[in-house]
Amino acid sequence: MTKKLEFPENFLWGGATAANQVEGAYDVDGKTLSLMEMIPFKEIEDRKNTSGSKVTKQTLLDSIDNKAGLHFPKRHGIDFYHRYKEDIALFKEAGMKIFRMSIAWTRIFPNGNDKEPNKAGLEFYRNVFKECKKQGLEVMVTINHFDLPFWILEKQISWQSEELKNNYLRFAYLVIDEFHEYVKYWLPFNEINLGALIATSLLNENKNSMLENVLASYNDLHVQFVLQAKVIKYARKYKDIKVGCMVADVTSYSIDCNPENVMENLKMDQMKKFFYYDVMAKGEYPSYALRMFKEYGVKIDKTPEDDKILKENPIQFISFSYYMSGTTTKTGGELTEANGLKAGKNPFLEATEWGWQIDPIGLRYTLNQLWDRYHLPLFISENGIGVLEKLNENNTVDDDYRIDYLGRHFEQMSEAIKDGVNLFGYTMWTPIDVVSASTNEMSKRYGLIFVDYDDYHNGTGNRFKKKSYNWFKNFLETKEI
Ligand code: P53
Repeated sequence: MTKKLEFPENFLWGGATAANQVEGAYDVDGKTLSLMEMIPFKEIEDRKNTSGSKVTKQTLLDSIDNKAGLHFPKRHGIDFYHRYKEDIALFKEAGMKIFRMSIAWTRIFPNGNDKEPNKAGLEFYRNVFKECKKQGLEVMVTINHFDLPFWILEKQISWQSEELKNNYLRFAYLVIDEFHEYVKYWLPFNEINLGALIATSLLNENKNSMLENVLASYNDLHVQFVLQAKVIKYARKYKDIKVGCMVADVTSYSIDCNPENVMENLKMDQMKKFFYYDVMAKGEYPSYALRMFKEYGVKIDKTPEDDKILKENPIQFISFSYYMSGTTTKTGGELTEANGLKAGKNPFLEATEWGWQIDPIGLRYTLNQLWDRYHLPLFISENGIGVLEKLNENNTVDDDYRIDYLGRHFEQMSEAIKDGVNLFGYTMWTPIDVVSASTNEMSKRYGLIFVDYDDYHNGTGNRFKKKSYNWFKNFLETKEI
């Protein structure tokens, strides 16, 4: 039985990627390494517990001369750098209206303090944007998608150093000036609730527990909040562009109706989710966060000038990634993997091989929560399912589970729109297989399009449509699931 869903005519359907997971060509045309390209591939022993593979600063430094001969998947990606025309044509053919991608900082300012931006880097992105325009695709750009430049290691600096802040702003302002005609939607940071934490954890050797890392990362995060607000302020000079946030949504339910657990879940919602949106949308630190900081001895190094910038420059739309949901208990119950985030298990939900609990209704719940609280236009900038897949004898993949996953999420989005939520677009993670952000696997595949590379970058790199590609194309024409 098919069901017809309702979506506004101008709804922006599309796909999302990130430079360090697709481009490859890591040393071509003047590019230097980003930290993500310095993390070696490690065979995964237990997919339900991937947080064991700890990367240290030494791992990153060792990757420069790579005496151990290790493989670095993000240096190769899926060679989007050379094959972007073919890929964009496939997105267009599927009926997509928007493409979300990121710009590699290390292509534009390879050494950070370069006198001039790297022309070849700018030209590459200009060509990609021109191609999108030619194919009728809007573009959403993430200015920084986890890929910090290698020179922050050499210089031993973090987000709190003036040098990194100034370099980021120079990079952000430049790409906005260069590309505002092509790019209507801008996200200064990918998953801002994780980006600062990832940077702090990579660069901070002394902290070992997740809690210690989180507490240590709030000052880096504060810097990102302020930098983002400055980007919003700067971008106002171009009337047609919009700057939004990107948060990894961590939807969580109380495990039961025990008030102790319900209260614990409220705290979880506050600190793991609303805190970020509250600062970025309302322009000030919420009272529950101030209490938590006091109790844990966190001191945010902020100036009255920072407060003013945050207050005067709220985000213009909200974007978030949504893959799964978790549960909370006060005493701590059974946990499931979620890229190291460790969410509580939910007996009503099925999980993927990586322990991500599939929850379409949680998406409607989240959309309603965010709309009610902020009344800002919403955009789902990532959503999808990673699965181990192989091409079959017909050179395709019969990925009915992905069709099911997407269809059930679309159904809940349509319900949320009926609830009155202002949801204006959706970019799937991913239209095409890419290297995994967390595990570096090529074999954790999210795409509608299969890419013939394995975890060691063996293969032709050729693209093949999966069953879900044709299903999605048909969905965009008929809105039927
Ligand atoms: P991979 C944590 C939790 C949810 C999503 O993830 C996350 C993370 C951070 O690791 O990341 C986003 O490839 C991220 C993408 C990433 C995608 O989710 O680890 O923005 O770059 O590829 C899926 O399975």
